[in-house]
Amino acid sequence: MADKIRLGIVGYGNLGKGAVKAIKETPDMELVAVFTRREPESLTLNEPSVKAVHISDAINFKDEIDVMLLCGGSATDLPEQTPHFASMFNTVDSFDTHAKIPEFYQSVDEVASKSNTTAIISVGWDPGLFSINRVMADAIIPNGENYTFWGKGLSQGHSDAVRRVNGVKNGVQYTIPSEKAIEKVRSGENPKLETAEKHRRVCYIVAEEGADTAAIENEIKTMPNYFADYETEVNFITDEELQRDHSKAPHGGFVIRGGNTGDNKQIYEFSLKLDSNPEFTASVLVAYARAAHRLSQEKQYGAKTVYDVAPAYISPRSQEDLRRDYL
Ligand code: API
Repeated sequence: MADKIRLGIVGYGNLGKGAVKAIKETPDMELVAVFTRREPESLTLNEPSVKAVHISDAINFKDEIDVMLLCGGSATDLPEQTPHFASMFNTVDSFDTHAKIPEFYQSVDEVASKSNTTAIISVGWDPGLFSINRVMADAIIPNGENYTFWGKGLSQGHSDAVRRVNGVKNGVQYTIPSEKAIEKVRSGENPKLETAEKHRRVCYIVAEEGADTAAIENEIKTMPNYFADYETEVNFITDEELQRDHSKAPHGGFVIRGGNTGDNKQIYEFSLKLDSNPEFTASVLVAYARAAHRLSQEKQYGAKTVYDVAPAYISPRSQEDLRRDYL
């Protein structure tokens, strides 16, 4: 077998931990090191061959790592970390603030093109696999309408965003889809639906001692891109309740397009049911790390999205095998 693709992980939260597990499932990749802002000694990796390293020492690993998986959050980590790491490494990240993807792409593309690295941005299931399906459905059934429904599930992006609010010690956010809206869409009527008609957002927050809970609630409810356009509920709970009732992170949802070809109705649907959102998202990142490595070997540098990556690039199987077994 060819040499294994050598990976690094930046950030050891839910996504980073999922990435450690996902890499173990691949025959052609190996994890070299996990980079953290915390004291490296404080990480319990349970992997003797994997180094825990301070994030500021990453530059010393330029020749030891083929692709860096960036497992930080979109709210504040990735806008800084992706351009920074793309100046030294091929990268894959899961930047998921949809409204800011165009400017994020620009800033990463500038650095990666100059540095001869390949940076695949906004990878995961949404953005990611759902994005691919939105484009496929739209290209195939031009006369129709796309809809995306999430949940019920725990959004890592929104949970990360609420945890960054002043006075919040810990917290999670559930995305709740409207059954009424789903029914309308499945009937093939192609209704006009406002953002707030499709989903509600429910937060469970552990506040710091003495924090102003009214201020926290207000800051969450008015947060642009994440909550301002939705009906949002904020509940305050204790640490124990959070651990007891909200430690699992299921998620999922579906992309659906209803449309017509001539007089015939056609429904395109792609759905996911996930027991662990971060472990699944990390698995998508790892598959796309294979693509980042291959693209960089072909000198296809710069920022890329899932739209630029052909499916064969993410597969460990050869083109021949793919044609024989999967086509
Ligand atoms: C939501 C979705 C979740 C997308 C999945 C992923 C995440 O509102 O629940 O943050 O968990 N936007 N990007």
